[in-house]
Amino acid sequence: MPKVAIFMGSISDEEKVRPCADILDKLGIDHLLTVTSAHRTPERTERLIREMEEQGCQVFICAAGLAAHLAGAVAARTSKPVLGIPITGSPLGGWDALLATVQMPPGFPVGTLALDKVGARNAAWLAAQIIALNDPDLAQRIEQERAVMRENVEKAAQSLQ
Ligand code: RP5
Repeated sequence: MPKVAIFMGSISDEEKVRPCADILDKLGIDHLLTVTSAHRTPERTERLIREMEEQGCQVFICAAGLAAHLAGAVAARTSKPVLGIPITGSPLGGWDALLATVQMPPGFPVGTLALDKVGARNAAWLAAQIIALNDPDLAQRIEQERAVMRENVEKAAQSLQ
C-alpha cells in the first residue's frame, strides 16, 4: 500500500527523479513511481489520484518540466500534501518549470522543492517527515539517518586536519 505517490510528467524525467524513490526505499516507505501527464493523460492522472487515495497514500510528489502543471493539477484534486519538483531541460533552463510549480492560487499549495535531483532527494525527506508525524518508528529512522550525515561531516572535517 503506497504511502507516497511519485508522478513524473515523462519517462524522460526518470533519471532526475529516481533519487527520490531511492531515499524512500532507504527509509522503508512504500511508494509508487509512475509516469502521468497533466496534459497528455489527464484522465490517467485523475484516476491515479483516486486510486492512491483509496489505498491510503499520504503524500503526492510530482515532477515535471516545461509548463510544469502536473503538481498543480494534482493539488486541484486532492487535499493531501503535494510536493513539486521542477525539472530542467527547457531553453529557459527550468525557470519556467520552477515558476509554474511554485505559483499556486491560495488554498491549493504545492510545496515546491529545488530543481532536479536536489529537489527529488529533499521531496523524499520532506514526505518522510510529514508521514513521521504519525509514525514514531519512521521518525526514529529519520533521526538515525541524520546522525549518519552528521558523522560524515565530522569525518570529513577530521580528514582535513
Ligand atoms: C514535461 O515535459 C515532462 O515532465 C518533461 O520534463 C517535459 C518533456 O517531456 P518529453 O517530451 O521528454 O516527454 O511534461
